[in-house]
Parts: sequence; structure tokens; C-alpha cells
Amino acid sequence: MKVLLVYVNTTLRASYPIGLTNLASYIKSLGHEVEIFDTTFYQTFLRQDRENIREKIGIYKPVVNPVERVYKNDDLMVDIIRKISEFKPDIIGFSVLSSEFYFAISISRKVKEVYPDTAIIFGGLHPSLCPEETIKQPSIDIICIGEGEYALKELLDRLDKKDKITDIKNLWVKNGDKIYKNSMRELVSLDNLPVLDWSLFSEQHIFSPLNRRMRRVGPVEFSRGCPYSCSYCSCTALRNLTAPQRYLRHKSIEKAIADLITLRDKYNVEIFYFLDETFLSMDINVFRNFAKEYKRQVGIPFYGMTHPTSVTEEKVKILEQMGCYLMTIGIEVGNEKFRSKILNRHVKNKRIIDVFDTFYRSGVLPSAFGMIGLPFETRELVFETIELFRRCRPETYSVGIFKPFVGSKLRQVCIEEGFFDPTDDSYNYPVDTSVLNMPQFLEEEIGGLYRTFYLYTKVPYEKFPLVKEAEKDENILMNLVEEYSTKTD
Ligand code: B12
Ligand code: SF4
Repeated sequence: MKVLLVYVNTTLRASYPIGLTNLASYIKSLGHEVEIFDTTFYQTFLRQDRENIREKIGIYKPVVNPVERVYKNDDLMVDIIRKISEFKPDIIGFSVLSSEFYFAISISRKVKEVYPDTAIIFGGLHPSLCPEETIKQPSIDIICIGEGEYALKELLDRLDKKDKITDIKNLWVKNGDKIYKNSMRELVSLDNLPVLDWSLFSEQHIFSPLNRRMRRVGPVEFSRGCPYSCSYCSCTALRNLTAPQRYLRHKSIEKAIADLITLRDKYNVEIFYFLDETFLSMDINVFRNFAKEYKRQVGIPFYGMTHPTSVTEEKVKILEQMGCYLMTIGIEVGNEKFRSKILNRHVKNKRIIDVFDTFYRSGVLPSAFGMIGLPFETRELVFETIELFRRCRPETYSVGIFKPFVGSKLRQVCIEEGFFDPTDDSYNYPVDTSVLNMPQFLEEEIGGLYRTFYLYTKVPYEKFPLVKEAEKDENILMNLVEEYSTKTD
């Protein structure tokens, strides 16, 4: 069968999307013809460049060896129609996060108009967590809930044999007015998946900025799933889709190492990025063995992210021996009660500080995630977060304004408290403003603190009044960012 997969991405973030690449590689390895239509490099999206905003406020440092991106000036709708007329796919699949939902719909609508007989399937986070909303769209024939590899395989096999397709697990299938809603199937065994095939995408996706340098970065997975249940994340909802199956799974060490060697050599990877939700959430014996083989057979640096409670002194030592370059730790907020009660992250500040100190004693750089603008948060609480960041001194960090993502418990809380009105939700939230309406913490104050967060973590305390002015004054902000980003790097 011929399958066209659409990577719907308006963020301008270049990087091979792990879910869609797995899906495409799997289907291709079974003998189907697969092509990708990628929206990433369309000029249309340049105005939304989130890195520009982050660079302006000091969080993102410009790289010293920029790789020029080649953007397309063409009309995306014209291009996709041309692509379909040339490739003639039997089915078209869209991979969709919530932020891209309406944009994906606008493309599928256009495609359906021109090719009414070609089946369209939507998969990814948003269809998985909002299936009713997705399937009711007239341009969508099928949706995939949860992991797509086995479901798409079965769908293609059945279409090939002209068998009925209405009873395939993980899929909801529209047939006239009727929708067949099937149950969930077993989770994917990661050892059944072929090595990722990045050749399906533009090579531009291999270049990612890391600590001021563009590198050839390979995004990979050793595990899927997460054992935690943070209230702002959709992970718990995803896990519940297939409960009581064990959601957190690892590849076998042999398979993981073999895949990494192939990718390193085939694509000249300089550094791997493990996209595992929490990289260190694995049994210590598995980690010891994986580390030994990684060092012996793969031997290039890597980075990843993990939860602070998954870090131990021994694991950091092992990371160092493996040549780990950087590990990002979720600090999120500075007040431990707030962290535990509102975010459902049960970790003491002392433990977080110890984790950062342990990393600093090793050769592995610690980075951090943080959030502001959370429901019930106040200005004072944000200053506790700033204080903890000052104490932990992450090498780099990413701080975001809280967004009420579908599937997360906090979205529900925001709706119940009247902080967020879900009617006409665009799902595509701006990077630098809050979409909550909270009496105790106004949107403009959240925006001001977001823009100055970097400065508050860097300047001496006596400069705090000036930074406060910078919350509202763009010129002061720019001058301070200029002064402190050169001073501190
Ligand atoms: C690693 C990760 C990242 C990485 C890499 C993302 C990437 N593009 O590869 C980085 C750090 C870059 C990232 C960035 C962002 N992320 Co992120 N990320 C994750 C995380 C932790 C794991 C994703 C993953 O690897 N999943 C494993 C793969 C195999 O699953 P998958 O991608 O969903 O694909 C499977 C199925 O969905 C399905 N499928 C997917 N597409 C299709 C298409 C068809 C046709 C079919 C049939 C099936 C199908 O089959 C796939 C294979 O089984 C998730 C949490 C989670 N557990 O999902 C958050 C998550 C996906 N991210 C999220 C968000 C919000 C973002 C950002 C928008 C954050 C930001 N403000 O910048 C950006 C978006 C960038 C982008 N456009 O890709 C949200 C999404 C919320 C939502 N409702 O959409 C999540 C759920 C976390 C959360 N906050 O709750 N992210
Ligand atoms: S935020 Fe991270 S640790 Fe928490 S549930 Fe989501 S993926 Fe897991």
C-alpha cells in the first residue's frame, strides 16, 4: 500500500519526530511505500519563531556555528495537493499534537475536497485524548488512539486485501453515520520496531542547537512511558488508555545498542538525544549493563531528561562514565508544598539541590525545566522558584508559562476554578503569555516575570528593583539581557 504521512509542525523546531518516524519506519519495513509531507520548513511559520522570543529574554543563546535553514516560499496547500497527485497514496495519515489540531484540520479539509475518496487517518496526542472532537470532523475517516504501529499495520493489511476495517483495535472508523469505536490493543514491544529511518525526512532535521553549537543530533528512545503522574502533563491520561498494561517499557540492551550504532554510522550522529520521558527511571542493573555496552560500542555523547527522584549518586557516576553530556531535571517550581499538592511531584527541595550538586561534582552538566503561571500560583511563589534556580545553578534551562494541555489534571482544575474557558479553545497557546485568567496572578504580571526570569536568576539581589522595571519596560530588559548574558557565559 502507499501511505503518505503528514508531519504537522508549525513550531519551526527542526528534529525528527520520534512517534511519526517510528510509525513510518515500521510500515516501510513491512514493504509498504511511505512518503512524508513535512510542514516544518514553510516560510509561513517564521513569524511564530519561539526561539526568537527565548533569545530575546536570554534563555536561548544564539549558536556560534549557525546552519542555514532552507525555507519554502511555496503555498503549502498547493504543495500537498501536488504531492498527492504525484504519489497517489491509498491513505493519508496526519500526526497531530493539540497545538497543531486546527491547522491539521485545515489541511485535511483541503485534501478531502480535492480527493474525496482517499481515506484520511489522524493519530498522535490530540486524537488519542480528544477522540470525539476529532472523529466528528467531516474530513477525517479514521482516528488512531494511542500507539499506531500495530494498528496501522493491520489497517494496511486489511485495505490491501479489501477486508472490512471497522473492527481494528486502537482505531475508530467512520462508516456513513456510524462510528465504530474499537477497544485498545497491546502496547508495542520496542524490540519489534526497525531502526529509525530518518532518510524519509529532510536532513535539516538533524541539526539542533545545544549549548551554543549546532550539532548533528539523533533523537532516539530507549524506553516509552513514564511512571509518574504530574498533574500538568498528559502522560497519565495516555497511560490510562491502556491500563492495566505496563506503560513504561524498555528496549532490550542488544536491540538498543545495535540501533544506536546503525544510526550513528549511517547519519554521522555527533550526539544522541534520548527522548525517554524519564531516562533514569530504569532498574539499576539494566542501567549498569546498558551503560557498559553504550560506552564500549556506541561511545558518543548524549543527553536526556529525567525526574529528580530517579537520580542517585551511582547513576550520575555511571552517566559520567558513559560520556553523558547533559541531563535535564524537572525542578518546575520552588515551593515544595505547592509542587507536591498542585503539580503532584513529590520531591523535597533538599533532594533537588543534592541532585544538582551531585551533577556538578561529576562531568555531566545539569539543565532544568521550570514553569510559571500555574493555577493558584502567586508572585511570591515564583520568587521561590527563582531562588531555587539560583541555588541549583542549572547550566541551561527551559522555563515555560503553564498551558492547560488536554488530558492533564490541571486543565480540569483550571476549568472548574474558572481560570480557563475551554469554549473555542484554539489549543495553540502563545509561548510568552498565559491563557489563564486568575484573580491572584494577572496575565501581564506572569508575562513580565516570564520575560525577566532569566535575569532574576542571574543578577545580584540589589539589581532586583531594576529587573522589576524591566518586567514592563522592553528597553531596560534588552539592556540587562545583553549585559548579563555576556557576563555569565
Ligand atoms: C519527548 C517529548 C518532546 C520532545 C520531542 C518531541 C518530538 N516532536 O519528537 C521535545 C522536547 C522536543 C518536545 C517538544 C514539545 N512538546 Co513534547 N513531549 C515529549 C514526551 C515526553 C514524549 C513524546 C514521545 O516520545 N512519545 C513516544 C512516541 C512514540 O509517541 P507519539 O509521538 O505520541 O506517537 C505515537 C502515537 O501518538 C501514534 N501516532 C502519532 N502520530 C500518528 C499518526 C498516525 C497517522 C497514526 C495512525 C498514529 C500516530 O503512533 C506513534 C507511535 O506509537 C511527551 C509526553 C508523552 N508521553 O507523549 C511530551 C508531549 C507530547 N509534548 C507536549 C508538548 C506540549 C510539547 C511542546 C509543544 C512544548 C512546547 N511548548 O514547546 C513541544 C512541541 C514540539 C513539536 N512540535 O514536536 C505535550 C503535548 C500535549 C498535547 N496535548 O498536545 C506532551 C504530551 C507533554 C505534556 N505537556 O503533557 N516534546
Ligand atoms: S511531566 Fe515528565 S515525569 Fe511528569 S508525568 Fe509527564 S513525562 Fe512523566
